[in-house]
Amino acid sequence: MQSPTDRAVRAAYELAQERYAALGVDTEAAMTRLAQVAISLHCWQGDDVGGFEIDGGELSGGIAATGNYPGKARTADELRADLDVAYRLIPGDHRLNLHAIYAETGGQRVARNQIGPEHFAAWVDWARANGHGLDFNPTCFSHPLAADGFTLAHQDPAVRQFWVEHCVASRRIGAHFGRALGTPCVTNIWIPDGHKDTPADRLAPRQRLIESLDAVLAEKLDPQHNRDAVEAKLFGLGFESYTAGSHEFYMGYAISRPGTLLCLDAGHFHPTEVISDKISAVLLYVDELLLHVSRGVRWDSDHVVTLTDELQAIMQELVRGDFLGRTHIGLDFFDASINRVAAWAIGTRNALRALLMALLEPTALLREQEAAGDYTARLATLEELKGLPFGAVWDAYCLRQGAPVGLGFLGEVRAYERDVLAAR
Ligand code: RNT
Ligand code: ZN
Repeated sequence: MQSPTDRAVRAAYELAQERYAALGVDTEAAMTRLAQVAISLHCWQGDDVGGFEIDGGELSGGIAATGNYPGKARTADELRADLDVAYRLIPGDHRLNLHAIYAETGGQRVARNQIGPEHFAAWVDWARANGHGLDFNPTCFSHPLAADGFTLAHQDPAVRQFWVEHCVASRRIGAHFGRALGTPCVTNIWIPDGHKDTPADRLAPRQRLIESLDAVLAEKLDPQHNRDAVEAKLFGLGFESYTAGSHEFYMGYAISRPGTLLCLDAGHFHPTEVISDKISAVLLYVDELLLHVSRGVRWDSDHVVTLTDELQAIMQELVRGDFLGRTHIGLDFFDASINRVAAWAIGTRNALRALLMALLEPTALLREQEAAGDYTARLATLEELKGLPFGAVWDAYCLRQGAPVGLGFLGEVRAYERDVLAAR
């Protein structure tokens, strides 16, 4: 498989630049803007959401990684090595999103409510050395105290307290990341709490969840260091009938607790419901959003991100609404049936490709057409855009950023698989 030559990429770009210029679109400005967007890669794609706790248990909480592709990271060092390869395959500078179960405790058993920044020292050193900002998540699943399906909304105050303490510890770790790296950490709370079958009481778990969240967020932290997000979900595996932390619940919560970010995961809604239409609505009420860019397929909400219409619609909304400055873009998928480094590369490159396509839109022209009531021209323009040579601009962007062009990234994944992953 041969990548196009640099000369071919440049020649194609010049023609593309001309085509876009005819519509009033500045391809150089689009690439400059794209380079400013840092996407938060989720560490958990690298080891099927396993983590490195001593006696770390089975993945639970209504999420599942299926497949047994060889070569998954077994240690934090292996995971960082895999991530180093992934970042080289993705143009631009990007962040890393960590979960609490990725703590490095030097062989010691450390309870989740006892974790601290010291358990993430190697992650911070690595992030600093490589220019990655860090984001964080408490891990409220895969644990004996989450085994009955409830954590922050548990009816037992002692169990609730344990998870409150875990989330408090997580926020402090987040603030430490932000302080150490000079870029705010988004600490995102997602809990699985819910019922497989029809509950008799939908209210009480939600009342308890409010109380727990208020306790978690009671300590004021500098938003320059840590920002808190809450993530809703419609259902999970084994939580089909009721989830305490639903969209309405968290939207109300985030709006009523100023400074709290709302996290929209693209795979957490009804199959025909999309988050692209929610962005402009919720940003009227909350200051900032966290996105978990993901792809739902039937029962699963976490397939590798592909260049779907919805992915494009999400990015169009961020650009058209000028929301990039108020939106933290994270990824959330875990596929254990394909090469895990390739999964990161494919999903992240797609998110960036969709963002570039959005940046290459003649937004002002589309707005004029719409304002003039000329919906014929709006439709014609939108459809024409789908055939414009955005791929040539993307290739030029990859070339300039020193990332592989075209399928070149696959060759690098294969070489790493042969030299490193195959030996695991
Ligand atoms: C689960 C949520 C959550 C997790 C990660 C591992 O449905 O999407 O974001 O995927 O925390
Ligand atoms: Zn998510």
